Amino acid sequence: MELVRFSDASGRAQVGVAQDGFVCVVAVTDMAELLRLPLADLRSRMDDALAAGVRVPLADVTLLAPIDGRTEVWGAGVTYLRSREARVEESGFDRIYSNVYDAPRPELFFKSPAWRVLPDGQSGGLRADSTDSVPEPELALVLNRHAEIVGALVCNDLTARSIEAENPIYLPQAKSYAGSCALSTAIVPWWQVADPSDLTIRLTIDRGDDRVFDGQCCTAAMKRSFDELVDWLFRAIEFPDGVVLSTGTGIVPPLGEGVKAGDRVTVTIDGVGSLTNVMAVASSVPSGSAS
Ligand code: DO4
Ligand code: MG
Repeated sequence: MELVRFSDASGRAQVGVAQDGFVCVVAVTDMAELLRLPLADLRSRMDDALAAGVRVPLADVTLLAPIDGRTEVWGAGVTYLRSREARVEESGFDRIYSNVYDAPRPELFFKSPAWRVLPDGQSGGLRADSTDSVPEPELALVLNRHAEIVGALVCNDLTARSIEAENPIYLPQAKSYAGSCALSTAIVPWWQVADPSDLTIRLTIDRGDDRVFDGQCCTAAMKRSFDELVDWLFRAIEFPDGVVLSTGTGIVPPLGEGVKAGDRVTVTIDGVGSLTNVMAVASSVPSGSAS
């Protein structure tokens, strides 16, 4: 089973548990309400929905981006050796990246509010003033306000690489722009993910009929533990409606061989899901996103 947001025939956004081709409506106002609950209560709400919630065929609904309200998306960076190598290669400020890979404090950055998330299937990912942009395929943790990991998503932490390489102080502009934060649709409950520390993540980039990139990595190669990242994230900030924390990339396409408009970018994570977006300069407000 999975947690989803969807709009029904009247266009109203609702929360449901998807299972066996149906969505069972959860009795909450929005996903943010579920992410305000302790994990045990969230599980009960999901069980209640499966037992007694209104059932709608999945085929009759439109699935939306998975988060809403005040839920934010944050990213962790340089958590894999490959990411450290890529930043060192692209940047004249290489020590910054080497240091953070080994430092006790991880790199954590704000990525997106819920309303700006690029849903699965929508076009985006590029900003017009970047000459080299890359997808960053990442496992994302869904955390409730109590800092408990409740679920998992696929995230594409799309990055304007040329802007970050110009100067690391430009990181917010390289990381956070219209269409830069793509999330898969369905939140997979954390208790269902068999071994989060051994998940294969795969990235493919298709340009017309050509597959121009195909790479994979495993979460086992992460330098830091999930709990460590969560602990740092919650140290001096609260997330009243929960937060999605993307855990960093272990796959980076070669320097100068980033994505172009029209490329079809797919990220898959075993047991978590898949996410496909066609690269374009996005409009500011993705349709189907949070309201
Ligand atoms: O410092 C750059 C960001 C790194 C990042 O997003 C990653 O490693 O995934
Ligand atoms: Mg990243």
